[in-house]
Amino acid sequence: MARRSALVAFVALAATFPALACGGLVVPDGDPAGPRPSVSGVASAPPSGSAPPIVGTGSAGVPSVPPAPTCDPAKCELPHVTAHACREGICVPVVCEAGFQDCDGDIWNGCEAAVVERYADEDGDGHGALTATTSCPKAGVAYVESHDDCDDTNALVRPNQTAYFTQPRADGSFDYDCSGADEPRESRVYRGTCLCSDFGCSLGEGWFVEAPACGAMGTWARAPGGFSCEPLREQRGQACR
Ligand SMILES: [Ca+2]
Ligand SMILES: [Ca+2]
Ligand SMILES: [Ca+2]
Repeated sequence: MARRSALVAFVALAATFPALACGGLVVPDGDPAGPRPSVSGVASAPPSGSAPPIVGTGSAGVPSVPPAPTCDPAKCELPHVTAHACREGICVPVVCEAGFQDCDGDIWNGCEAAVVERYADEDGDGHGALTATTSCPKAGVAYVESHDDCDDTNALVRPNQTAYFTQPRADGSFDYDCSGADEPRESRVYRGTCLCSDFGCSLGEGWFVEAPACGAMGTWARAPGGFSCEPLREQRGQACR
């Protein structure tokens, strides 16, 4: 009686869970991976016959280099240009007509600038360089009529400079006023002269022995003041211009 009851119970259970009858693994109905997210943002397939073009005819898997774009000769008639080059399909002037040059970098107006001589004042001291230039004007550089700056890279060097300097210019000279010579500030030599009165003594100042060269150090005899004729000795550099 007990064996019959157990058999009836198993048949009922198998009817409820069929998988148990195949080894005990329960597999729910539907996709075992569960619900999947919807796909969005994917481009639709191109219509038939509209596949991307294939450039070149190289062998399979090795794309060939596309040919360089050419220039339309009719569009290379640039102003004041006698020869041009074609770069990436654009006409670029390489030879300008005599008397003209390309200064603005705009290829479409060709060699637009007339060649003129002008004096650049690159150091901004108000005096132009000794020699004229015909190159394209530089941004930020003034061009002036004067051309008397003997060093247009140094604003301290200019005509009518009134100061003296103990350091030489880049070329080694001390001609800061563009006079063509190095003029020392002090050439006096100490002679030992001393004049005294009821108000004090006046000593004739100067270099001991001889004046040093421009930029060189020397011993200077300085008036002590009062009623003394004994000079004060001090080391000085000879300044020039
Ligand atoms: Ca200058
Ligand atoms: Ca100068
Ligand atoms: Ca000078």
